Amino acid sequence: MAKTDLILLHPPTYYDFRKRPGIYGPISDVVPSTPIFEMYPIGFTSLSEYLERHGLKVRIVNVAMKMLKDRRFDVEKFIRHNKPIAFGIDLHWMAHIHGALALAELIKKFHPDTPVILGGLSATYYHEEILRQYPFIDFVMRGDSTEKPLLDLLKAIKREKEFKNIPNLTYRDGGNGIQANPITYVPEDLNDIAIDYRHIMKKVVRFMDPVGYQPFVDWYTYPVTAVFTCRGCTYHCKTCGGSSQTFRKMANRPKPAYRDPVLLAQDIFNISEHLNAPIMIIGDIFQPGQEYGATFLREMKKRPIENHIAFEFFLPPSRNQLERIAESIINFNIEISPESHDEEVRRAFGRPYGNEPMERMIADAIDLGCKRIDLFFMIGLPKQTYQSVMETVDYSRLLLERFQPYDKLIPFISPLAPFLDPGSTVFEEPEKYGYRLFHKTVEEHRQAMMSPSWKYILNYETEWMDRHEIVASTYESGRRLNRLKAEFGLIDQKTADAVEMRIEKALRIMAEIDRIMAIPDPVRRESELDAMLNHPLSLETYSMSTVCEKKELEWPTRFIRMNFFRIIKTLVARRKPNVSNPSPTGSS
Ligand code: B12
Ligand code: SF4
Repeated sequence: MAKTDLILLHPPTYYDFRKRPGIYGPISDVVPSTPIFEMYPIGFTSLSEYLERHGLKVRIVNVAMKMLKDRRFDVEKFIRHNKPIAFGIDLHWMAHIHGALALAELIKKFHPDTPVILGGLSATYYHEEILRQYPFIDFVMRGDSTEKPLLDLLKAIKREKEFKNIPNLTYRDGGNGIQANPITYVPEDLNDIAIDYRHIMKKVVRFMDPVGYQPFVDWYTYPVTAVFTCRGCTYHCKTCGGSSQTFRKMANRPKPAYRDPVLLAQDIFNISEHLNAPIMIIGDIFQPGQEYGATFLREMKKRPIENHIAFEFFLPPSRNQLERIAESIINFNIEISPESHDEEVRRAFGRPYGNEPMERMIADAIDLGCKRIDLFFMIGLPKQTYQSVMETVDYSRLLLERFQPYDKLIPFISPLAPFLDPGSTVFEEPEKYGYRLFHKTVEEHRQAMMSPSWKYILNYETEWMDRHEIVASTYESGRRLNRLKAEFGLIDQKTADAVEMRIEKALRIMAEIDRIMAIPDPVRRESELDAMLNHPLSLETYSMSTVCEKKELEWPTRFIRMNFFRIIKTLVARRKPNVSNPSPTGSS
């Protein structure tokens, strides 16, 4: 087999989590991942497909997943035995800073001449600082769309070693200087790339590595997938590192790039042929305008499919929009993030709608047969106090009472954690928005990830809640919401009791960590922390599904989740990728 050109590695958040896991708290309770954030960026899929289509050999290895699944998985040995032309590591989410740097350092230890490339939103934000501080990283590929520039870079690495004309690239110039080429590769649409799960299936077989390609721990029992409408956003939520302003400043993106709605529908059909599981549409289909949503729904109506489709809305959709969805999709579900019940807090965060339109949307959606509605509330917002967080739970009760016969309205609450997003408006001017930042630099964030609990990892507190109150209000609101869900029959009593018990345990251990952290003698402090945290089950016991069960997030899935016949057919067939211009054809 020809030498692999690129191995893309997804790191764990904290590299040493198997030796001494901290108490990460409910930071991942409302996403499918564990607190190790083992989900790799969906862009790995489009990078791999694009590079292979252009003749390169690419492998994805979810190192975080391998470490989680097998406590004895030897990362050093794995890296030592694999020597591609280059390694790529994602630093998309800042939470991976410790793991990403640790992997890069290991690569250089075993393969000093193999280039290490970092990419993703956080790497984009910190590109110069990363190259200045960490000699084991050679390149940062910036921007939200790196398929083509990465192809250029890999070709340059293989041939002329001339980097000055590669768009979006930051690199060392051979002396001590760092060159940041301008971000000029900013595609206006997403029609030349493909998030193609058929491509991934082929790779799993080629490398015989189902774990290396697995997106999150329970994926093979709950194979939920996502399709993307866009990169970028038209909204400007104040703490979001993916807002319109952040994308403009950081990724030179003046407006979002959308995927053609016909290609988007085809992405869904491709998944549906192989998997009988839910599909999440990332990005509001009405964000690009009415016509986009209408075209997409017209396409969907042509081929009715039974998979549950989850729609994410940035604004409550009108009755008319919901009617169009209901007549096109058999099983439709809704996700919306009001963030707080308090309209003032919501407005300060950047969401421009009141409770009345949201409640009207809930009533309409139920009336039109929506299978499930998830409401996401958040803790750590501008103007939000401890009391306000508790009132969000009270508001959830009002909603559950009002829509009582419908037992599929599900509220969730979780903290803005572990980090306020780098590059977000609040991160850039914390004082102006009532925030205090504890960690700003890359190294400060890396160090923070080694802290014993998420209270010390948090990189911010607000004028309205200090770190202690953010933590306390998270567990207390989680406890109250859990009881509410049991009372209204959204979860069974056994699940509620298990969550309640985990919250109790987490609170006790958090208090114990606070006591140890106050010990002035650093040697004694460290040895007490070691004794407490060095327990093989502490990750599962204190940081997973603390304020709600992962199962609560799951949309219905058919009993047989995979269409094995179709999957085998796909594995042997040569298929064109679902892009507007499918040539040149590659090996998959
Ligand atoms: C969809 C989404 C998700 C999905 C994940 C889908 C996925 N697997 O990628 C879900 C809902 C699961 C999710 C979870 C989380 N998310 Co999120 N998410 C988003 C959202 C809305 C869109 C992301 C997006 O558009 N990606 C498309 C493009 C930009 O990325 P991409 O295609 O994956 O990758 C391209 C580039 O980034 C780059 N690239 C990426 N990696 C690499 C590596 C190399 C080597 C190279 C060269 C290039 C490269 O090239 C790729 C292809 O061109 C953004 C907000 C926004 N508007 O951007 C937030 C956002 C990215 N998420 C964010 C956060 C904080 C999280 C969580 C940590 C939240 C939490 N506490 O649970 C978790 C982490 C989960 C995990 N990793 O396990 C922050 C990140 C801020 C930061 N800088 O750290 C953002 C910016 C905003 C927000 N607060 O939600 N998220
Ligand atoms: S949080 Fe707001 S700004 Fe960020 S991606 Fe969602 S809608 Fe856009």
